[in-house]
Amino acid sequence: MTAIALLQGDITKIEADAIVNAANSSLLGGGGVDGAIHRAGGSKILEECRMIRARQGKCATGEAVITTAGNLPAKYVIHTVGPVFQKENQVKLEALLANCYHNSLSLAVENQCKTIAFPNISTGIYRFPKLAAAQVAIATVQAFITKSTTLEKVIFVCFDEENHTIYHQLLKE
Ligand code: AR6
Repeated sequence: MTAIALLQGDITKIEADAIVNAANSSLLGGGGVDGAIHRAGGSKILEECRMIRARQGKCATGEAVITTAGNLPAKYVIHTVGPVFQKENQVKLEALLANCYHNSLSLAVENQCKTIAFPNISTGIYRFPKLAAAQVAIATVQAFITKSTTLEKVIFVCFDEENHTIYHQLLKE
């Protein structure tokens, strides 16, 4: 059985096999959690992102790629690109956000990861409503772990109090 855990804090400090980055399609870094991961992980991560860019071009929304975690305590960073929120397309964007979680989990399993930590993808600079994003994240992870047997733990790492409260409530239900 795969456990789901909830933490509040900085994902760069987490000792999981993989931590997930809320990247953008350039894969070349940015602000928010992306900036924090590249700053703490060092230049190795960016080097590998550049190689992936050279090989496959930009990363589409909902897709994921994997690199080393450089100087971080994690083994890998899985970079996924969340959707930018727009009210008129919420249903379609929720499906893309679900793809982020699903594709990240698949990549983790393909790379023999037993533990994976997620930030609250798209809920910062990309402005996704936090409750809707949390519902998508939890539902997608729960659906995945009922089918996959190799993952031991999925950790939701909330940076802000608001997300942490939302996840705490939803996971209790
Ligand atoms: N650890 C865990 N979560 C964090 C951390 C951290 N160190 N720092 C921020 N968060 P965001 P997005 C939370 O903006 O909305 C970047 O420029 C934050 O509180 O990082 O998917 C990329 O390059 C929020 O809940 O990502 C893209 O251009 C969550 O991480 C764009 O931002 C996501 O916020 C992606 O926007």
